[in-house]
Amino acid sequence: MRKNYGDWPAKSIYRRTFLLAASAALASAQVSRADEPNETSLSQRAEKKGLSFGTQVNSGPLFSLKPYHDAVLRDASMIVPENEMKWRPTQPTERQSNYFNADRIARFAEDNALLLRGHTAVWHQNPPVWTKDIITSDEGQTVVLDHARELIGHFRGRVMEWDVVNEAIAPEDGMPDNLRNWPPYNKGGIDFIADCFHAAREADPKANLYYNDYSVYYQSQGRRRDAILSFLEKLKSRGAPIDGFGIQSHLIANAEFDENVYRRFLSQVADLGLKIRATELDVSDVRLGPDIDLRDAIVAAHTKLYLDVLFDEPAVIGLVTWGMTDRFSWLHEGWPRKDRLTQRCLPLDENFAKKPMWYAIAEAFDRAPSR
Ligand code: 9MR
Repeated sequence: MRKNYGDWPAKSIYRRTFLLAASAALASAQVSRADEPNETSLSQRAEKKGLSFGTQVNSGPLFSLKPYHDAVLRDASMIVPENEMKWRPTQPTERQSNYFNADRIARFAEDNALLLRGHTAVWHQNPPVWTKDIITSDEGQTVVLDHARELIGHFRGRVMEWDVVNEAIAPEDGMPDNLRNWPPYNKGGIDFIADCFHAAREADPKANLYYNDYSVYYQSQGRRRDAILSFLEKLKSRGAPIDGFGIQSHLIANAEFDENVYRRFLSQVADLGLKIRATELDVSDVRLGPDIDLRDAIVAAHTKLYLDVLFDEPAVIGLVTWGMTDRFSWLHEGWPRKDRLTQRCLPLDENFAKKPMWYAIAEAFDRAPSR
């Protein structure tokens, strides 16, 4: 199913930005670097600056494909399950939980001394089929809260950070406070979302609690930036125990990025006393032609542009990519290229070799001010 990223920037290519980025990117890509086996990993580069690097993992390949498993262990010090902790897979039948795959990932994190992010307790997109009528009834808020308590309680003490609520803001829906048009939000408003954070705090007092959302990076996304800022302010002023804002960072190579606008947004979030983590970085190449070197160079240049601004903000504590390798990305299904070529959206290629994007991340960590 195609995900609705409603207000991603319009499709026109910003020609001047494009040409500048492309020539700068090609120049840097020409210094092609051999894969050095002992090269410092992304998490080591991050940790030198007091930051952290993590990646999303999928239990399928993680436990069956050695090069994928090894790539995760080589670069990441934090993991987040792609789908395994979501409501639908963890409670496929009414009030009966199945944490088999999520538990395997949690054990993998512990066995390898990796930090674990939890994703996600409350999300309009993922309730199991059996909740369909309940969600719209008077019990809707209760069933969501019960689920959040049960899920977060199951992993009590093992998850460092939870995306308690995911993607609750949708200005285009025209609802009060810009909340998404979803029955539990329609009925309970921001107070209900504050209750979700209270439930999460009770279920695991040590976990850091995040609100996670997308599309706040580009020029055209001002309405979402304003809506999210005012939402975070209201949550804080109602005393919700929220520790951080997760900025998904599903980027688009060549979309127009104004660093001053983004800097200001990050500092406004920081002024609310919130930590910031980029939680789902990938860079779609849907707007680029088929040439692989050019695509890799422009994706890397875009990554650099974005991360340099992100890491300049002292409230930012780390980066998580939404996958490690182009072999596995939601973008292939969720936002396919017209020519059906595999998107080159992640740090490693389909055969797990480092791409210019890997180096762009590594070098952005190297340039980042120390925390
Ligand atoms: O990558 C995930 C994909 O495999 C799932 O089908 C989809 C629906 O559960 O979710 C994708 O991950 C999303 C994440 O949970 C929230 N932010 C957007 C991500 C990409 O759609």
